[in-house]
Parts: sequence; structure tokens; C-alpha cells
Amino acid sequence: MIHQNRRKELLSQLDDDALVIISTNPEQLRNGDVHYPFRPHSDFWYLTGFKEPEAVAIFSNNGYTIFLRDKDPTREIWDGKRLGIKDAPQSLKADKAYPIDQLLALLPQLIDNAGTLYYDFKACALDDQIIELLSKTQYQSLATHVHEMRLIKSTKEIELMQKAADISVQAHQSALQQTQPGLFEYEIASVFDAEFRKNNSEHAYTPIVAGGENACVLHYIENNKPLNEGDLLLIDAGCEVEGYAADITRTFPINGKFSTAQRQIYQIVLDAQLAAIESIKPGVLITKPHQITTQIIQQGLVDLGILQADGDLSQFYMHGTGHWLGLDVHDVGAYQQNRQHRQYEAGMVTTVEPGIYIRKNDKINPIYWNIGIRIEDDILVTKTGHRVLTGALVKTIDAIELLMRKK
Ligand SMILES: [Mn+2]
Repeated sequence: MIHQNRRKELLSQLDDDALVIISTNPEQLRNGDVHYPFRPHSDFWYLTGFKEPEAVAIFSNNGYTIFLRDKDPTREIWDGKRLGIKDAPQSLKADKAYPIDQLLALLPQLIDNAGTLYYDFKACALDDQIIELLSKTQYQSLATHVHEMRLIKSTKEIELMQKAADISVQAHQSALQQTQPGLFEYEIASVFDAEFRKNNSEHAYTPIVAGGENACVLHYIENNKPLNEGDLLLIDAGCEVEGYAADITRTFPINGKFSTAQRQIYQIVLDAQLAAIESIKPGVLITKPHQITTQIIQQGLVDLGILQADGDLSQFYMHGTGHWLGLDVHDVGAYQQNRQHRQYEAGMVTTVEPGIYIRKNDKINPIYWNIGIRIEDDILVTKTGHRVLTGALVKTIDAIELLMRKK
């Protein structure tokens, strides 16, 4: 019913005679006969709930047609069960179901009878002939409409996101407790593999498990170096539940005790993060958290003599403070409306993730070299303010050191 209601709501925003065409992701070859694990396209999943590859949904106020792989006893021995044409209408609440290989033959008459067509090539795994057929017709982009819907999460979606957050919090907590000098980054990465799979969830993105100077490489995913005494460990990892992501970063000392320099930098990032989160409520401009974090980090680095008062902050803090979170870890939804930054609304979910990254630099006291710290939580905007979905995970210096002592 959820997906049927979403299709109805989408159509209510389009012209009365609109026809929507949307396809799922293509399968991606890894090597030889091996594919990467299949994940449906998020827009397609959101509107249909159908998770098999090779599927196209076409719907309008006159009905809903789904094209999918038919049953195939031989293929199913190799690749697993398929829903098939016969069961698809009832299972997917569709009016008609056809084999995907009839799409090219049936599409012209479906288009002929329609008014305005809505689809997006980018979101479509349609073959070249279909793209050619469609490109000869007038069409409008579907994505902006679907993405605006996806930006505001329903109660059910928030439940799934809370579940993803809870599993991810638990995994981070285990990782914190298991970390010690002499292990390798991949051994801590494996804690997340196990915790996520144990809960029937998957990584929402490739995790970053970055010891010492590796934390200063923002998208470090090698995760294969030793964890050294005296270094910090930065972990950015989150799982997805029914497609909905959590996105958490914590940074902590590998030996369980922050050095003075680490403590100084950590406290600046934490103060910035807490102040930014505190500002989030409906009606506040979504640029506010970044304003707050840059101001606090700038001042903190100046106070420590790391940055000149008029210095360039982007050498130490070179990314934004957050992004939408949902079915995609960097979720869809416009950040601006009518060329203006938009305001927070209840039901939006954003990350807040300031950081400071200090590479080797002869102008800076060496005690600060190779410190890379980011703290990231997932924030739901509520009617009256916000709720930190990932708030159960420790992040003050005292709480981290206490948890790491309790091994
Ligand atoms: Mn993030």
C-alpha cells in the first residue's frame, strides 16, 4: 500500500494526463560471470517496492503496468526465484504485468495514448532502442518531483532509519571497544561487516577505517594499515535497512587515551558539532550548521596558533557540514528553492559532520601533525526541533575513554 500511495501522490502533483516511466538500476558486471550484489534504483524502489533487476514501471491515472523478468525454471536454478508475470499484479498492486522483453514492442502504444511523459534517462537502465524511441517524444523530468517527496520522511521511513542508526551505533561501539595498538584497520572494519550482517543489514557505503595520517585522506577506503600506538582512528561507517542509510563517524585514540594535542583538536570539532546540531529546527536555513561549524573551528584553530586570524580555513576543513540522508547515503532533495537556500522542515534528515584535518606542515607545531578528526551524527528535523537518531553513541572525550577502558 505504501508504494501505491506514493505513486498516487506523485501523480497528483503532475498533469492529469501524465504518464510516468521509471526503470530500476542495471546489473553491474564485476568480472567474468560475477555481478556486484544488485541494489534497486532508489527512486524505483521508493515507488514500486520491487527489488528484482530488469524492471520498468509505467503508470498514470489510468493504471499501472509493470514489465519484469518472467519465471524461468532454468535461470531460477542459477540465480534464484523470480516473482514472475502471473503473481506480479497482486504482489505489486499493478493492473498489468508483461515480460520485460516485450517492453520495446508495447511501449509505442502506451506512449501514444498518453499526454505528458515523465522520465529520466539518468535513472533508467533502458536499452538504446527504447531511449531512442523515448527521445523522439516530448518529456519532462521526473526526478525533481520524486526527490522532493523522498526528502520528507514518513513515520515508517523514520522507523527504518532509526533501526539503521541503532545497528550502526552498536557496531561503532563494538569497534571502539575492540580497538588496540597492533591490530590492522581491516580487523576493525570486519567488526562492521559482522555487526551489519548479524542484523540482516548491509553497508550503506564503503566504510572508512583510517588510522593516524590516513584520516587526512577524506575518502580513504584501503583500510589495510596497522593501528599504531599514539594515533587516532577515524571510522566513517553506517548500514542500510530496507534501503535506508545511517551515516556515522567517530574518531578516538587507538590506545584509549587522547593526547593533549588530540584532545584540543577533538574538543573544537565536538563543540562545533554540538552547536550546529543545536541550531536545527523547522524554519532555520539549512546553511546555518555550516556557518556555525566554520566559525567555531576557525576560532579554535586560531586560539591554538594553528591558523592565522585571516588564514584559509579550507586547508584544515575542506568539506561541507552535512547532507541529506535517506535511501541514498547522500540523499536526494534540493538544497535550494528558487535559487534561495531552503529552510529545515519536519521530516527531513541531515547529517552534521564537521572535521579538522592537519597534515604535516612545517609552519605548524608537530604535535598536531597527522591528526584527522570528524564527528558525524544523523539528525531528524521534528515539528519542534530535532532528534539525533545516532545520539546513543558516545562522543565526549570522557565517555570515549571510559568505554575504551571497559574492555
Ligand atoms: Mn556523511
